[in-house]
Amino acid sequence: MSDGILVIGTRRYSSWSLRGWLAVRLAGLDVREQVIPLADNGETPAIRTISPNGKVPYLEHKGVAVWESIVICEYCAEQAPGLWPEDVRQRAYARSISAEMHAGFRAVRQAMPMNIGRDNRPLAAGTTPDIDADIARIDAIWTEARLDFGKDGPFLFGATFGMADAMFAPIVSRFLSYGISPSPESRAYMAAVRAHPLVDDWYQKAAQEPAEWRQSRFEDIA
Ligand SMILES: N[C@@H](CCC(=O)N[C@@H](CS)C(=O)NCC(=O)O)C(=O)O
Repeated sequence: MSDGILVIGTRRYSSWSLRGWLAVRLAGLDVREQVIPLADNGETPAIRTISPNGKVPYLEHKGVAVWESIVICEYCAEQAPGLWPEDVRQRAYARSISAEMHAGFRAVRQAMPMNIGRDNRPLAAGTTPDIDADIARIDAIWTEARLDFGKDGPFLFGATFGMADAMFAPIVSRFLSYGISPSPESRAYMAAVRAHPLVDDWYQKAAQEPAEWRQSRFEDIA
């Protein structure tokens, strides 16, 4: 018997679910998964009956309830130390950029919703100054982390794909699917995240989801 349950939404679209799922899998928690297809109005009744904030991801582990992706990351890092950097300065940076991700980048998130099935197609209408500002800030974060802390490997803090990488993985997906091309350093980082076995597993499972789960609000973005 498993230690609990992780509830997530449609893998193709649910960027917050991807963050929570990566955290849980990186920590190696033994929880079963329940995938709930997202409703097209963003208010899925089945999620509201399970999760205190009416959203996914939602984790129950050994009787402990955890929601909000950033807190699921913190909980998982308590279970498996090493998913935040050991060095205090790096750890502060990793937590700061993860919180910045959790709270911000609304322009990118709204204009370019995650769609695992969309392949490198820029927005037909182009980007706005708000979107460009978000992209520039994300590019600066990735470039700075890679150059200052990431010398030992391909991820933000080196060889280990950690919590900060989990928080930014859906942004990598967006940049890849909406043809965003940041600095060479960031592009190399994006390739490494996409190639990570857990991220690839998510993509493969997303590709197997029923076509009926698809939604025009995400698929019809020109
Ligand atoms: N701040 C929350 C955001 C979670 C969120 O907005 N999840 C979306 C799916 S990506 C959701 O559950 N929406 C409700 C719905 O679609 O019914 C977190 O970090 O976990």
